[in-house]
Amino acid sequence: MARIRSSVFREKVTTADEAVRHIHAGDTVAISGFASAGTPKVIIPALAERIHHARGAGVNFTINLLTGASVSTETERTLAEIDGIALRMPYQSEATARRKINEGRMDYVDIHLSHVAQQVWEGYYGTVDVAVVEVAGVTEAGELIPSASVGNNKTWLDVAKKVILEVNSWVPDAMTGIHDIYYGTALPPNRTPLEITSAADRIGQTTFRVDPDKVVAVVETNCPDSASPLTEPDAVSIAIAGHVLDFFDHEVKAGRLPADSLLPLQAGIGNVANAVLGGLDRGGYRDLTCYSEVIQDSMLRLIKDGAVAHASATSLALSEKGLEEFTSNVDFYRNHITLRPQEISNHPEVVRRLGIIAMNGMLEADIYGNVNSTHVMGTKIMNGIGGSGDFTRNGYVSMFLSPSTARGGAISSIVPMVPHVDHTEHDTQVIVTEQGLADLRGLSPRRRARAVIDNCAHPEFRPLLHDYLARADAQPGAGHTPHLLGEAFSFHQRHLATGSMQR
Ligand code: 0RQ
Repeated sequence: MARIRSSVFREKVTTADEAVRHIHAGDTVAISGFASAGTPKVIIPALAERIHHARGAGVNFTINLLTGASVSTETERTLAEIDGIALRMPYQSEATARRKINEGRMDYVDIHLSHVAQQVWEGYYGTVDVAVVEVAGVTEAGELIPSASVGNNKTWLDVAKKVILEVNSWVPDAMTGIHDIYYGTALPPNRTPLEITSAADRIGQTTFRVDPDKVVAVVETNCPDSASPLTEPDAVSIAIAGHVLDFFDHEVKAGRLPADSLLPLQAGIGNVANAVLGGLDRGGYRDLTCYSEVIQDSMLRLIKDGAVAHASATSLALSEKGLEEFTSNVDFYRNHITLRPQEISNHPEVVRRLGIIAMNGMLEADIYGNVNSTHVMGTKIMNGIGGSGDFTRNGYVSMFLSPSTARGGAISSIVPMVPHVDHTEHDTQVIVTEQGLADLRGLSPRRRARAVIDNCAHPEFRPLLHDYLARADAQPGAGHTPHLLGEAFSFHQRHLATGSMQR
């Protein structure tokens, strides 16, 4: 009980099985967790058991599940496998949950991560019945020390009718103080400016507040966060990273980026992003900052080497090795990392003010620069938009990075028209594949199309794309952005019919 320093909370300590009795069929349950960090460890398995038993007794027990972003793979899978979730929001990345959503057996609402807290406050998701939040400890005064992710936990603790806490003593004590929890957000017309003018600025407090009367159970755990999978960068990721780094050099020479520090970086999750960040030490930068969503392994190395002075995010997303590095050196990293609520880490106002360099992954882009990040063949959800829109729309330079082909070369990630749009041509400024980089800033649609095809498309697909563009352009009245509407999805239709976009 050493981590629970308030007697009021100590009296509420119980088992996970007892705690989940407070969760009922039809409840909206908001849980902590962002990427692999900070997901409750024991309540969800106990809840799955409860749902299983209720089913055995003929009760149709489902919950609506709200989170920060994706939560641990086990959590997503356990609940999806038993059809325990009626509605899921806002981001997932696990195969079973994805299948249930695409089979129409789980409702899924895919929204910008910075919008989640405000939409819940605005009441779009009804009452939040129970919040289940992992914390590192409870102070004497009854405030909560956050764990390895912040996500929407502040909002969940504020809005939920009942709160269940998991106090996880695995979270290093030394993390205390790394968090910046801002209590000044309000709904319009009462909003005030966020006083963040650099990645390291702190505007809040280090702990969460909670009304102790709402806390119905406290469960003690000692469980490590699950690790984020990460493989060594492959040749394609390294090539993409190389083009991005050359682009930074070019922008510095052109006087559009500061030489030593560039501008604050945001990088999506995954191997390409990790390779880009990992390659930054090549550039001799010394005072880089990051204002991003997650901290991946490469960031720890950049901080240790002195290339990155400060990184702001809402969560850690570390591999096994990264977790070991972080937990063994928390005292050092605490001075170089700030973890904030996701409504602040992804806040459009701050992203615009700081001038973020936004780098996100995509499934496909069309020749004009519209980007599909979420729907395979226009219909099947992959993960969700996550924070990509928060950063892209408001960034100083907004980049999308992807291999030029997928599925062994059968799919081109450059297509005539995307069948689902997450980021419009107005938001996309730079597209990068292993083939090269297309800088679309200042270009009209026809020029954009040529740059995207010549610089980014795989050589196998370039003739098909040029042929499409030429014939679209040759039509009488081809317009500002030429298309052959009857053929715009021909790449996708061919893939659905034959398994390949190639002719
Ligand atoms: O499939 O896993 O079955 O092999 O998509 O593709 O190339 O490994 O790229 O891991 O960077 O993911 C858009 C999904 C890219 C990601 C997306 C298939 C491909 C593979 C993964 P397999 P890669 P990545 C802030 C930023 C939205 C959220 C976001 C994403 C799998 O970047 O979810 O940006 N973005 N958040 O084979 C069909 C195509 C395809 C394709 C790739 N055109 N058609 N399948 N694949 N291109 C962080 C957060 O918000 C947490």
